[in-house]
Amino acid sequence: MNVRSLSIGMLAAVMATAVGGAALAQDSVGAPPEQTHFKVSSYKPMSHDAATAKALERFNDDRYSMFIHWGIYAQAGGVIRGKRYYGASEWLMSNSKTPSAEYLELAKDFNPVDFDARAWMKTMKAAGFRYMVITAKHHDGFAMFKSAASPHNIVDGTRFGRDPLKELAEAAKAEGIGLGFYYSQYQDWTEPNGGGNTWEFDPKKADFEEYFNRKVVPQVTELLTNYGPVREIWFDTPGPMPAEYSRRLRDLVKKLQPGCLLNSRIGNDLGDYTSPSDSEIPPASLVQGGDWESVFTHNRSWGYSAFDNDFKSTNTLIRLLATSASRGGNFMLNMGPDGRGRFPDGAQKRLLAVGAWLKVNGDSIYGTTRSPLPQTPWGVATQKGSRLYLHVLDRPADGVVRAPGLTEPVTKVSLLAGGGALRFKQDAGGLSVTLPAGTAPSDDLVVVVETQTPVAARRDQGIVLSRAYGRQPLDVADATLSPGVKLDAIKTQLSVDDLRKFYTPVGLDDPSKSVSWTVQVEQAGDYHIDLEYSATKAQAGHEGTVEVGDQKRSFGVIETGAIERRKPTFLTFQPVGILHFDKPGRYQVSLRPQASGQELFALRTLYLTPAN
Ligand code: JFZ
Repeated sequence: MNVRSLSIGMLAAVMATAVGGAALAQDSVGAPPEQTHFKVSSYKPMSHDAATAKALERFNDDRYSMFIHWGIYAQAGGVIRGKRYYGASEWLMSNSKTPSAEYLELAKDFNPVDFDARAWMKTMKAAGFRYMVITAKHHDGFAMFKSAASPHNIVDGTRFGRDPLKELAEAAKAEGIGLGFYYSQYQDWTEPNGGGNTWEFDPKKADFEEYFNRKVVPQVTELLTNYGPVREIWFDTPGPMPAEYSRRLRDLVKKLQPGCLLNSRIGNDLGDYTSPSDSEIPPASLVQGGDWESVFTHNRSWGYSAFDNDFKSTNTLIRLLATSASRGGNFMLNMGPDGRGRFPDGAQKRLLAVGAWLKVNGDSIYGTTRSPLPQTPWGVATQKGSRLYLHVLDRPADGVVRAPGLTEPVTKVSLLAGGGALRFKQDAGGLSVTLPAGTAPSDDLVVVVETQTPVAARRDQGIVLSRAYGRQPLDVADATLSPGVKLDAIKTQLSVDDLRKFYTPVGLDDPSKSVSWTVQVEQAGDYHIDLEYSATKAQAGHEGTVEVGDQKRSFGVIETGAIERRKPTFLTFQPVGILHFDKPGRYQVSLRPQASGQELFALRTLYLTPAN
């Protein structure tokens, strides 16, 4: 499975579109309801104060963390009044338009007697997580900790009567796992003055300032005062919250714990690091050395869902982790414990399998920096000083893994999992490593390349194309765009609970404008071209060309349908023709419209597949 196609988000967040009310002419994530194109997030380095910079160093060393969505919604498990709600179970109250008083009844039955903080921490430790972030308060407003600011908290509002965050803070300290809290600062559906509950309260009458002062400020203060050192506060869905509130939250957190990190969902560009969209690893070319943390959930819901057992395989999880690390970011994997406080078995066994892989291969993840290499068909790389780790996620048909252009003298090549030195060849063209015959197929075979001097960055030397693989993607996000063409992100609904994000060029409306990729062709030969795009009725019949040198292959655009928010975008996969590469080396592949005045289409990817 390709990491690029993993984009499991959820319906709920984009569905939660407010109707009427000027302040709410945006959804929970802060976008107007009909918006389909979004600004591309920045992954550039920022400047930080000393305490934040120090905390970010540890953050980047950690690389792998656990996200936990746990609240009274776990008691319902996605079912209310006998009806199942697919997708994100923590959105049950909103999806079912349940009034506060009825929803809060769930608290009466919530009694997670199997909750065992020490056992959770032992599992996390065995799974290889370095820190964890748990929902202290999600959009339903119910606090999972003792709070003087609201009676809707687990200690005062359930017969369970214990404070799980207190127990987790102690157990985390004992096991050496970092502690972080998720806090929904804007949406609070059981508060008339909070954001998001449009089925019960009138947003025009909401006094957000009152809510913010009475609940948010005191609760964030409690979280940063009563539980020891907190690694990060993970704010979420700022919606239309004015900058003043993000600023006040930031100042409050930094005053109480200067080393506590803030994610970008604090809103208004006031975070310390970037949270990409849910279930997104930023494209390699967008990452420019800034700090970020991807969040994915293990199945299709963040909170516990009684009928969702679609857990990502161990192999997929390792790919996501290695890919995040190779782009210099963290991977935070979510799981929703059930109403008794247990991790679902389907999640637990796969987390432990990733942990077993990390026991052997952890050196290639923890404490690494992003790959110095361009896109390669066999997988991704990470780096630690003069050690380069090649994560062979897909085995080459000829058993040879190549790193073109790697010219720093290599002293040794071996498998991280052990065994003798591997055979390698190094010349002006780069490094080739022969994988040992008969190695059992594994999730991610890590090859360690030791060099005399650290391998220097050569990310822009071109996407490597190899005949030892099938279809190889040239994504728009990794292209060079000519002047007048800009990159946009499109968020669209792939299925009921699958929010998909892809990048597309905007302004491709004249033959002088183009999208182009540098490729490094390993062996001479023919390659088939296919285009993956979406096009409206008005775009049908437009013509474009794909060019390499004086080879020009033209194509006509077909209609796939308009891109609409809350609906799947259909992307066609259209064959175009064959390109021939005479000899190994570097080439420029470009795509441009043939006529001016009209946007060609919404392109996602150009694929090249070896042809015979
Ligand atoms: C939010 C929450 O609404 C959801 O319940 C969960 O906690 C998740 C981690 O975060 O949902 C979002 C937030 C942002 C985007 C999508 C869903 N986004 O930027 O595309």
